[in-house]
Amino acid sequence: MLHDAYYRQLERQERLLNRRNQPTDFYNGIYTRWEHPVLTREHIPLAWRYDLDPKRNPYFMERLGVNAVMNSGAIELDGKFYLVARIEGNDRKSFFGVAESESPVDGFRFWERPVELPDTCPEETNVYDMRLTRHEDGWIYGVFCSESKDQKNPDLSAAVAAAGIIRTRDLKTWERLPNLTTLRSPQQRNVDLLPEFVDGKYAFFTRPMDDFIETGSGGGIGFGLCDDITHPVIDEEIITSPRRYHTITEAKNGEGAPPIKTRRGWLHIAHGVRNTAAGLRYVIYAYVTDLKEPWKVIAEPSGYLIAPLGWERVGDVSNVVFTNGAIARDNGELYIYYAASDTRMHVASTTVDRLLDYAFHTPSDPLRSRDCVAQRCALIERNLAYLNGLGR
Ligand code: M1P
Repeated sequence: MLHDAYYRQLERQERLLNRRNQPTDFYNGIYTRWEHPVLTREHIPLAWRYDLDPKRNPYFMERLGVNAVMNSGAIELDGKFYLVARIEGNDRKSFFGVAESESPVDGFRFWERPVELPDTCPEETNVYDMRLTRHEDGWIYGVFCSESKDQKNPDLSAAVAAAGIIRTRDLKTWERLPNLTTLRSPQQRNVDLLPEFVDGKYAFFTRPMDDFIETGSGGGIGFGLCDDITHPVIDEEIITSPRRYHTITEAKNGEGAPPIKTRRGWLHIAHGVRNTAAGLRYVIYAYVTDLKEPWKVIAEPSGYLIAPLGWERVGDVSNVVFTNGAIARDNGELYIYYAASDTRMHVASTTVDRLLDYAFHTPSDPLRSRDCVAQRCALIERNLAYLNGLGR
């Protein structure tokens, strides 16, 4: 016999899981924002949170609460959509869970059990933010942040971030490989694996950092090659998308979804961070790199693609949008999954063609107010001339 409260919670959850999503009236011509989050902590199966046996849990209390569901890797397999979500328990530790749907915008349900990563790093305390890459070698790789206490620093919040690597063929059985070693950067987070070899080597987009929070001398998003993914070592990292003064990437930046191959180049959907009096502000931006030389930026629209809007601005870490997963379908549709304020998962939809138009035709940032206003005045003049030509 189950507790009455169980049936009430189950019914409530079923309503949420069966709720259809719909586009909002937000418009910028670049993408569509969808009304409902695709994953929240309310999507977590009851059996992961409650002890269902009334003898052991007469009050039907949450025994292991979930605080947030966020930063999810994404992939389409055999026509179904999968999010490998970062699930953060009330105890602050994150783990991964696979949610599946027939639709890219709603209906995501977690599998019966969370992912149990092979435990190969005894010092590892926390894992989060998996990026999924379907590689041409035949494996699906998950690259995630593996975090440990910095034993050399007595400060209790001092930590070390490294890129953990696992691989699978079905999202069910995972093989763990050694963490990525970057010989010239003491810390790494937001690392992505490119789906194709470059010069016969595995190609990673990295984010060299001196420290757990501050990137320090790390100049932006890096690129490096590794010979053997089963002993992954990168020697040199070159900066591809640099941080710049008084831009959306001034404080730091990092790769998001693994780069998407398009006819015009590798499309990157990344995040940029700036500092404000109210703390850090995270936005999502896009850029394109060369197909043959993926470290070379060939389109760099100015400013952000997605910034926190309305209720997206509020959550555990407010004023943050963050992506580490997108699905580009064979029919050209593109779904960008992004977390709002480290709390819940949203989706924006567009097409690869539309984002390429955005990337190649949005002017790049001239870096000074004077030049930005000149850029805008040039647009206005062209528009006035065009309207005049139409006789308006
Ligand atoms: O809290 C915002 C984000 O902070 C980190 O990103 P970055 O390494 O660029 O600072 C990540 O830990 C991410 O998980 C988090 O959403």
